[in-house]
Amino acid sequence: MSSTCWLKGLFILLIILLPLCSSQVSSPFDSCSSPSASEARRGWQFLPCQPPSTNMKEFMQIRVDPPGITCGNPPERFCTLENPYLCSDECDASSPDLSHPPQLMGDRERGGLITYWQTVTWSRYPEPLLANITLSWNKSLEVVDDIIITFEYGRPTSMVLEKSMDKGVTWQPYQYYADDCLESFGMSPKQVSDLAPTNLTRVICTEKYSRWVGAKEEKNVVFEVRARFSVFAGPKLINMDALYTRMETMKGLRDFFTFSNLRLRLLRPALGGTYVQSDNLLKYFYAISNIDIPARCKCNLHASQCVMRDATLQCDCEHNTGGQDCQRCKGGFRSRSWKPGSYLPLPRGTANTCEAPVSRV
Ligand SMILES: *[C@@H]1O[C@H](CO)[C@@H](O)[C@H](O)[C@H]1NC(C)=O
Ligand SMILES: *[C@@H]1O[C@H](CO)[C@@H](O)[C@H](O)[C@H]1NC(C)=O
Ligand SMILES: *[C@@H]1O[C@H](CO)[C@@H](O)[C@H](O)[C@H]1NC(C)=O
Ligand SMILES: [Ca+2]
Repeated sequence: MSSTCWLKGLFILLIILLPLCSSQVSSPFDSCSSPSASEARRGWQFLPCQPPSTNMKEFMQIRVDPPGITCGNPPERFCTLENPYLCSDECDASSPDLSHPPQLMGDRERGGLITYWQTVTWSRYPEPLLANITLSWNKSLEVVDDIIITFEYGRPTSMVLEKSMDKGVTWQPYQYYADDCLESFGMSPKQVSDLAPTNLTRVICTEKYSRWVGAKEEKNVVFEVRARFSVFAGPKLINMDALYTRMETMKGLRDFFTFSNLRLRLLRPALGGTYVQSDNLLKYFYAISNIDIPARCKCNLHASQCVMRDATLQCDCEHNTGGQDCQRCKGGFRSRSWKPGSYLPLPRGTANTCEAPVSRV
């Protein structure tokens, strides 16, 4: 076996072996073909199919801005919000034990040791402490469960999650987060539970993940995917068929869950109270220990596997399709125009296979 083949095999295994949520409802769209049931047409029948979901943090490229935002160069002391006069912790980029580089947002933590990226402290107050984290996959993905960002030492009081669907060319807001939505963004606060089927794709500002509750109490900032799905699929996502139907029929719904890049714009750190104590700025900074992104490769229902090829995720296209997202017919199979597979009619959908012109010999 060649080493690239072996590597490909390894990634297929990785993607198969890492389904993120065991509670994820098993999908009927796991395989792209099945033995034909009909007596008249022996052979194989094509089915719409999609790759399993996985935690895409394993595959993300992380970039942080502005340059110099990561702490430790030069070494810096920091304090905690709960005990601001105990300032013994140090960040030092040159020491493996005391450095906090961006990769620690996506690593696999072992043995209960929490590892995290950390910024410089807010020593330039009242100038805002701003940081952008850009996560890139160079591949269209479809989010299938909640995106969870875990902050150590308190969650920001103001931040925006943005997404790009075109590999970073254009961006749009995905969700706003603030302890005061009106003050930060001029938006009235909403929750996903306020959303109805007609406005499910609305971009909201939520105050649920930004209020001060103590740095150790609640560390997560969530982009709620499960709750949005359940508007159609019901609690516990029992009725996935209803969701699949909406995905096909409701304009913009599938696109809402599709992205190729995500960006977190951190606009104001946790304050541990209502105002900034300017005589102790060493307790204000951002620290992120983990970002979970349960998603699958978008393959237009023409692939059941997604593999790493030339350092890029790539659909393993079937149904005579090709391209990174199976977005076109393979050469020699263009007797009719390309179409994505369809979940409809339920339960098994339509493959919309590309076909070769019938040859008359
Ligand atoms: C973050 O990204 C936005 C949008 O591109 C940009 O306007 C802003 O200046 C960036 N902020 C930092 C701190 O780099
Ligand atoms: C991104 O993906 C495209 C399509 O597969 C590929 O041609 C390109 O080289 C990739 N770019 C990077 C930076 O990996
Ligand atoms: C969505 O629509 C419902 C029902 O029409 C309405 O009550 C709710 O306020 C809307 N939510 C948003 C965020 O606009
Ligand atoms: Ca970590």
